[in-house]
Amino acid sequence: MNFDELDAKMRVYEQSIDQVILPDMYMVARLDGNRFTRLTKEICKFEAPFDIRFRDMMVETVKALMNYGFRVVYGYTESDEISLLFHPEENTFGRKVRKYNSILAGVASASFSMNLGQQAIFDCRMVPLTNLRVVQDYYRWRQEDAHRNSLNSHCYWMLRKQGKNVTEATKMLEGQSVAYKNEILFQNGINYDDLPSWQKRGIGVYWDTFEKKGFNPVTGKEETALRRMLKVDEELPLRDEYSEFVVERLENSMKEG
Ligand SMILES: Nc1nc2c(ncn2[C@@H]2O[C@H](COP(=O)(O)OP(=O)(O)O)[C@@H](O)[C@H]2O)c(=O)[nH]1
Ligand SMILES: [Mg+2]
Repeated sequence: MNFDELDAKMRVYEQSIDQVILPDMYMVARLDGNRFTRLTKEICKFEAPFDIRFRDMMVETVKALMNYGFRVVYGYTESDEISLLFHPEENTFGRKVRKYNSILAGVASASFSMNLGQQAIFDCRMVPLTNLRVVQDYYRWRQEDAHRNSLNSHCYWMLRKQGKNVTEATKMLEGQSVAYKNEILFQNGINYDDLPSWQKRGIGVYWDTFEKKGFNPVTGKEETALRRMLKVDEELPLRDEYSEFVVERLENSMKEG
């Protein structure tokens, strides 16, 4: 078998499980920190339930992903996860799933690790979404997840800080209602409504255009140019308003091309 024959033969194996995301499908990538329970509690001892250093590293990771070269129009982060929404015309690598999964996981892992100063690993899954309604539901789902997690972890860590062990604290919260959890926090001096919005709703990152004045040495005049910058939003809207907000991010980026 000559090289060309061997090459043709082996390519079939290499490509046998290649998948692409079909045209007209919206694409979201969800990245999740791998073994971050161990990283945040044993290796680094971040403040629980929420640590602003951890939050800032997650935001920096979202920015690194959005600046890497793919057309990401909206990034969202809560806990150790990130959801990226792509421009509908994103077409890098012919929309091959393995390329996005591996490169995005690599970018996130490298960025977070460099900021942290030690190894941190992310996984990535591409999620094809059939229409705008499902894109809205996707982001509402993740925001609802942030909300539930934050209520649970505020309760859990309040109990732990009072001296309850893992089993006791877990048992006390098992099967309890949202009202009950709000109430025990309140009785212990924490008004859940007053906690920072980013802990309850997550954080959005998106492109913002602004005018920048500068001197043009060729024309010898002051000129204004439009610049694109990533904006970090720690006060996201909720429910229906959030759904509309996500669609606006998509529409704004489509206006810009
Ligand atoms: N201490 C601390 N832990 C956090 C923070 N944000 C997320 N985590 C933890 O990150 C983990 C994320 O959950 P999950 O992905 O299910 O766990 P994993 O499989 O171990 O990565 C949970 O254990 C969270 O408590 C934070 O700000 N501080
Ligand atoms: Mg994780």
